[in-house]
Amino acid sequence: MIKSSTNRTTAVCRVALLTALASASLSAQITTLTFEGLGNLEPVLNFYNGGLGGSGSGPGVNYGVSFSPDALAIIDSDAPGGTGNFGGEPSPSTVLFFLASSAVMNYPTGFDTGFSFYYSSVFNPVSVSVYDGINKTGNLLATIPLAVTSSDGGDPSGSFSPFFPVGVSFSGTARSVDFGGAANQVGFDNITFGSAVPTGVVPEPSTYAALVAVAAIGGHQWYRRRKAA
Ligand SMILES: [Ca+2]
Ligand SMILES: [Ca+2]
Ligand SMILES: [Ca+2]
Repeated sequence: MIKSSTNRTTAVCRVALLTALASASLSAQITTLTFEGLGNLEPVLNFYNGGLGGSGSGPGVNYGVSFSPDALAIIDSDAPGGTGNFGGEPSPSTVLFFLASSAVMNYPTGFDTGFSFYYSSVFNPVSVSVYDGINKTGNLLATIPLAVTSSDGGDPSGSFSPFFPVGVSFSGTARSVDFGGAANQVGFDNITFGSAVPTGVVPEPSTYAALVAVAAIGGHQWYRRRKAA
């Protein structure tokens, strides 16, 4: 009787803990920029900041995110109206690229937990840095190295193809991102705030799935013990 009661208490605690962990992982605020709705070679500017892109598109969803003037949307040349030399983008057919050697994205209200995106960089390795102040000021929270990616020839055309997911977890609150060294040589898409895995990635047999499986097993054992008692 005593043993049964102890087991039951342990099992209940375990289930409660797992439920709490699952809830915490799901409550993170995750936002993704797909750049769909912007024109070919249009500056993104305030499209995601309650305003318009440089050619008058938008407004998109107001996430409070703005880009420096050299951050441009570009549409795949395989799609109507596009001139982009890319393929395999996670959200067709518009991606982001930069004409400046250092372009900045500001998110003054801030985001936490992680930052991620898809990219293609077939010639040069570059890096992306995350800061806790706007305009790449304050503390450097994380740097994401971007290795040179392979090219599969496009969808059906495009050298910058496919796009690969990359991301980083960090502590603190981020307010700006520096896309240094990415001038005209890197394409980005599905820029995701609040997660080290960009939206669009099909999860591996995930931590969350494992937690659910363990919780179910624990619950079942507890039910059997309770019934036996
Ligand atoms: Ca495409
Ligand atoms: Ca293409
Ligand atoms: Ca897109």
